Amino acid sequence: MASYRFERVDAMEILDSRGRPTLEVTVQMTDGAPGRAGVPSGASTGTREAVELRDGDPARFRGAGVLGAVSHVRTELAKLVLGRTWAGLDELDAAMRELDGTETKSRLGANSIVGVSMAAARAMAASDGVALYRWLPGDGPRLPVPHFNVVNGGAHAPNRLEFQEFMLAPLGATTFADALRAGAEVYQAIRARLAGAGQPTGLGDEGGFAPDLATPEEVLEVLVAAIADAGYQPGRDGVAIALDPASSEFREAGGRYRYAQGTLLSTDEMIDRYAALVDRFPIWSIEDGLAEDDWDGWAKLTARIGDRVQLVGDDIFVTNPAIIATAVERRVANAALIKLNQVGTVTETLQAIDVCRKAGYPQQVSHRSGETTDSFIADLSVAAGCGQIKSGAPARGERVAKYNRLLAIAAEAPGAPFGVPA
Ligand code: 2PG
Ligand code: MG
Repeated sequence: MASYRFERVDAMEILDSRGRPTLEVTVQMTDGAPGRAGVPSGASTGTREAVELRDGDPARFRGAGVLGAVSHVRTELAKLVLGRTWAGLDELDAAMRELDGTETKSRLGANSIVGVSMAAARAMAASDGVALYRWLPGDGPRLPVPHFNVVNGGAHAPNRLEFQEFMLAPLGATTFADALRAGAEVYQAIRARLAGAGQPTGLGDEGGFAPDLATPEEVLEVLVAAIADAGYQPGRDGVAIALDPASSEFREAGGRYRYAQGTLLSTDEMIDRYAALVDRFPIWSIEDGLAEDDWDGWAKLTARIGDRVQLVGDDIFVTNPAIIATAVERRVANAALIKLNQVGTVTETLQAIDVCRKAGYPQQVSHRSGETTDSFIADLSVAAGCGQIKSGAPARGERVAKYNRLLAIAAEAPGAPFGVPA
């Protein structure tokens, strides 16, 4: 049986890609194996996510400092981790949950706990002499289809678009490297189109453009044209489109959704809009089309277009195995987004993936809008074998770190299949 012993656990406050503080956790095992993790952080967060601990001291980073979380890693969590020998990561993660003692990790902070969990996983893999993507359990190794967020709106950009993410999914590519090239070429074609139309080419938080457009239809027209400009076929045989409206963010009190600059739509009207968008554009996946508390609406949406498009639960599921299990029973969504820091340990993230797999819900591993150059999710997506990842635009260091790691894995594991499993 494996046994792991740590001799050092440390943390410091670093910056994420938005210039906000986050944690870097470093660990070392007694055999010298190192582990390091940069903790991601979201902007459009689900209300049931595990709790990210911030200092709230207005004198530092306008309250967003994480010195309290850093201190929890260096004291209580370090004492726990260093105090005994571990049979595996699941044992360590369970002990951290117990030490925290809350349902939502609000005492020690999900940011502290997930940082230790990720760094420990890396160190354990290193100690076993195995790459992380081979060490983590799952159906892999399989290279995922990247979902490139090329136009940003919502909470990720200061423009008028309510929809948060417009993504390119090169489903027709046959290798990860070809998919990456397609994403990068279309990204450049979008820039050329926007510049040609006198649009700003500044970027949002995830590296996508933030044009001054008002409606999803206008953006989708640009994307379809740019896909063709770059020499690809718009659609599932070439480059398809995925949306993350992140609609909890534009749901008004009273339950209506603010669509395209001002029209207030009921849930049924939103569903009609999605059906119309899917009729008109090569959309293959829609995440968070409805709000996290609109469960009846989600069931209707799933019944209406779930046979034609992937419907991904993010804010509504928050990578929580129990919530996903309930959703499966209620036929809500037909796929799940997977984010480590939403649930707060690697082990629970793997459990969420497992619940999905058993229910036949595809999984898409995801970054957060606030990222570091940590590429843990690249390895996780390959290990899970889920065949899908989203990590923002094919631009900006913290986004590209994940895609470049996937290139390295593809080179190292030339026999690994690519794409969404059939
Ligand atoms: C999302 C994410 C990542 P955030 O909604 O899917 O793209 O955004 O990290 O801001 O929650
Ligand atoms: Mg989302």
